[in-house]
Amino acid sequence: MRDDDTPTPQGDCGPNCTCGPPGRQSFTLSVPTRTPAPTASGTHSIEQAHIPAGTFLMGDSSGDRNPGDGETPVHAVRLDAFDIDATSVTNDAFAAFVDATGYRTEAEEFGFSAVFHLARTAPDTDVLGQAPSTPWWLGVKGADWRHPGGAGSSIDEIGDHPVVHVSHNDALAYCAWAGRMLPTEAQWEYAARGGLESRKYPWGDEEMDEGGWRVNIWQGTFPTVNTLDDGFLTTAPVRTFEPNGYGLWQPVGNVWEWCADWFDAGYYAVSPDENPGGPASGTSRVMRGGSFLCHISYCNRYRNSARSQNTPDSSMSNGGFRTVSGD
Ligand SMILES: [Ca+2]
Ligand SMILES: [Ca+2]
Repeated sequence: MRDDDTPTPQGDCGPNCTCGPPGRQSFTLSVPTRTPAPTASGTHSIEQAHIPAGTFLMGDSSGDRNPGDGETPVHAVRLDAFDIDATSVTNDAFAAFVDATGYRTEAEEFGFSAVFHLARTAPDTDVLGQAPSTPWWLGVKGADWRHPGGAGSSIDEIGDHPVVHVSHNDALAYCAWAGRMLPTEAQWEYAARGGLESRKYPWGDEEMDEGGWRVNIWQGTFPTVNTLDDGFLTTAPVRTFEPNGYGLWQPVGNVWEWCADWFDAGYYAVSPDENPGGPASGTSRVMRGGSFLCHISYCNRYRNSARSQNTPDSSMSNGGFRTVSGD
C-alpha cells in the first residue's frame, strides 16, 4: 500500500496525454520519403527468455488503471509458447542492423526526434518547437538513435543501453532483418507478469521503492527536479535491477516498448480469448511498460497492465522495443 501522503496517480496529464511524447505530427515539419525496409537476414544478439504456453488474466486488477486507456475488463487470455528478448534491444544490437543494411531511421529521415528537455545536449538553435500540451517535450534537430540528446551526445559509452528514438516502423525494419516480430500486447503483458497472477508489477505488489529501487522511473518533482534516487536521469543499462520470474529485465520503467497491435481502448471488451493480435486497423500503435519519465504524481503507467500508444512514425528519447520469436 502507498503511504498516506503519496499523491494520487493522475491518469490524465493533459489533452490526449499518453505519458510518452506527442506524436510526430505535433512538431509540424515536412514529411520525408521513407527508406524501404531491408530484407537481408541478420543476427539477433539479444538473450532469450522462454515463455510457456498458458492462460493469464489480462488487464488491471489493482484499481490503479488510467481512465480512458482501456485497461479493463480483466479477461482470460490463452497464449501459445514463445521466446522473447530478455532485455530491450540495445544500441549495440541496433548498430549491427544498421551496419549490415545501411538502414536510416525515421528520426534521421525527418531530421528530428522528440527529446525530454533535461536530456537535451543540442544547442537552443536546434530546438524546433515544444509540444503544446506537454512543453517538456522538444522537437530537436539531429536527435536520433546515435545522438539521444541531439548534437553533442553519442552512444559511445552506452552500447548496453536500450536503443531509443526508434519508431514503430523502425522496429519492424529491425525485425524484418533479424527474423523476429514485435510482441503482441498480450504477449508483452504475459511475459512482463513473470508468472505471477493479477499483480501490479513484474515482481509482485510491493511498491517500486520498497527494499531499494526496483525500476528506473522519475523521483522528485516532474518535470523539473529529478532526485535520481534510482541512479538514472535517462536510460539505464538493460541489465539493471532484477529480472522477473521469466527472466525479463525492466519490462516496466527505463523505456517504453513498442508492441505489434494497433491501439484501441475498447479492444478488451471484444478481443478473442486465444492469441489476440489487436484490432484490424487503427491510427496508433501500442506502447507498454512506461519509462524513466514515469512518476506516480504524473503518470503511473509503469504497471504490468498499463497501456499507451503513439503514431507509427513517432520516435522519442524514452521509447525502444524488444522482440519475440517469429512463426
Ligand atoms: Ca530514474
Ligand atoms: Ca521497459
